[in-house]
Amino acid sequence: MRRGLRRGPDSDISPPMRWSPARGARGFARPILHEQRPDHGLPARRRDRQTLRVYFIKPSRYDDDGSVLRFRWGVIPNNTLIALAGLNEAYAQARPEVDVQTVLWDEMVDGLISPQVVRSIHARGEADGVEVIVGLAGVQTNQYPRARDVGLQFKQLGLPVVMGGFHVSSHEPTREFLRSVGIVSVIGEADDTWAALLDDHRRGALQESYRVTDGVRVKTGAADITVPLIQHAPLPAIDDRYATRFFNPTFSTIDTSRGCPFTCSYCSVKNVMGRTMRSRDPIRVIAWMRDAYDQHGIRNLLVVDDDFFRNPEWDSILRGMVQLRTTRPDLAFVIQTDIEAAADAGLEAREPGTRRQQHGRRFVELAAAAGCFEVFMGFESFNPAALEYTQKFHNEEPQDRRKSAREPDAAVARLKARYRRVVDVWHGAGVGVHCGYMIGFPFDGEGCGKEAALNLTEIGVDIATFFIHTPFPGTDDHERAVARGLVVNHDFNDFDSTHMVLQHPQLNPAEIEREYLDAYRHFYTWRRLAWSLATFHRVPGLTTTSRAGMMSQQVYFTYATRRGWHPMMGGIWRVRDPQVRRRAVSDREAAELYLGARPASVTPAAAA
Ligand code: B12
Ligand code: SF4
Repeated sequence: MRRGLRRGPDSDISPPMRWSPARGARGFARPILHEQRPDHGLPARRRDRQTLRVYFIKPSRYDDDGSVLRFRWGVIPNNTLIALAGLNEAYAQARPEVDVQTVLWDEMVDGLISPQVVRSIHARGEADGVEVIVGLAGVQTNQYPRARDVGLQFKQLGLPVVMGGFHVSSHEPTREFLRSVGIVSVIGEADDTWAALLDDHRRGALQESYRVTDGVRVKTGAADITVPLIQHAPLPAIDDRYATRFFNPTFSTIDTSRGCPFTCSYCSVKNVMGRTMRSRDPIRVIAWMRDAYDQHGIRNLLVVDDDFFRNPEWDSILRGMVQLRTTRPDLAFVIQTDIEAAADAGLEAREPGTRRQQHGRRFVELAAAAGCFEVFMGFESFNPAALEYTQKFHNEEPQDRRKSAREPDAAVARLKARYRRVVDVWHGAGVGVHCGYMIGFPFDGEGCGKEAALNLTEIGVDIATFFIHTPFPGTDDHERAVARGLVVNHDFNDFDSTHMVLQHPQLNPAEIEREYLDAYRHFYTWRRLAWSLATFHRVPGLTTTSRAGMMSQQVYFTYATRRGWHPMMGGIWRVRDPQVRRRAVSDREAAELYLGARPASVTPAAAA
């Protein structure tokens, strides 16, 4: 605590302290140091009104030494938080008889939810006469143990706690445990269920779990689920304070569509969001982007859609962005897409091409014209056998799909040529290429990390993110691993794609983890960094914005990976709080520790 501040429920609130957000060229801004607690300055209850104070907390995760990961600045803002803020704002508008306050708290960058913070949130709620609700947001499997520990501490004080996100949506034993300790689960997207949940809370009738009931039926891998239609769903609500917690405070996120038609066996998107693509209304998306630029100073966007090329409205959205850029030329964005758009585009040939080629070419050219400076694609492996194992057939040339085992060497050569073509097509359009790559498939052997890095360098990828193949609950890989008894590490905290939790036919977990680190070391070499800095990332075709983006990411990725952090779970300047440490591994231990009693029907192990 800083000297001179008053003690009380708010005792760890520090005074605001800012560095000015001077905006540099091309939308990159200097970071801001803004040390204000997220719930600073909220008004107390008005005399004539019920007031709901909703804390949406994005839990961090435990590091290997038991500390909680936290950084002075984050790098990628969390989309779930601002999506939920949008739902809360919509609720407030629909129910004018109640005051609704929203607090977004990202543990990774806003500070840890220590026991002292838990107590202060409770005490301050009581002092202000408001009803506090805690929503644990966007909980992924690796964040579940931290989310659970934070949730139980709020439960200890009797506050209502709700948990949502992919882990809760995908893992029934987790939901059973949460039910046993009185934490409400939200299964799937909450765009329609959030209002029902708040209404139930106000009536004192919160249910044990909520799942989507209105919407459309969509296919998953094996069954059908109901998902909400999002055409007119509330859009994310940008929080200016939250933006200051990131190194680039002009960066935000938006999801313009949900779902993915593919069925990759390591991915849970199909089972939570379905295989039928649903898009937001393009006119509303463009209006949101205009407002983000004009009202919140947003210059860079991460469009988080799993596969923007499969968004049925990409053409309208991109055309809207082209239009937007006539008056806001420094609005730039990143997308995720599968490789087929560029693989089919054949831009280099310039012949009229098939309809499929024309479609791919239009996508690439329109994305570039609309300000796309980076595309993220899952290459995952140079080995066709691994792509088949994970059902990522669409990465292969059509003639190799399901057949590449017959002539393995030729199929490998064709795959590499296809990836190279994809990189060249995007570069030719001026867009930097970021690829995802997995280590630890059953076919990977000694030296696979270095080999992957060299292959990716050779085909000209600008940025690579490596992941250890992990069986997330709700995926076919999880089912397969559990059925075959291959899970050797049951601690969900380690399901973060930097730990090997599976038994491997050739290498032990430590060896796979070494291969993973080797991949980073051999891709992000000092030599590569020096070249990128010295030449301003000179890659033929790339625009200035793209070169600036690739160069700054080269610096960050080298820094983060040399510090041992996964770049997508890292930040800048690690901050440690020695008082907050991991104290429980399994659900049972956590319940005993935080609630002091053994709850009914607790699942014994953290992972099943
Ligand atoms: C963008 C993204 C990221 C971004 C930012 C995270 C974010 N949430 O913004 C970055 C790049 C940082 C990232 C990193 C990682 N990610 Co990611 N990411 C995504 C992605 C593509 C989109 C997330 C999103 O915004 N979706 C749209 C919003 C609206 O949906 P939502 O988050 O699910 O929230 C809705 C509901 O779940 C629900 N809900 C969620 N929380 C709550 C809470 C309450 C109280 C309520 C009422 C409702 C509710 O309501 C929301 C609105 O409908 C998802 C895939 C996907 N389709 O969602 C993967 C995904 C979430 N990521 C995944 C993984 C594995 C990771 C990494 C571990 C990978 C890695 N090694 O880097 C890291 C973890 C880093 C970290 N600390 O978060 C997995 C999670 C699987 C799992 N079971 O854990 C997913 C599902 C991708 C996949 N292919 O399987 N990711
Ligand atoms: S990994 Fe990507 S392409 Fe494959 S199913 Fe998941 S979101 Fe779709």
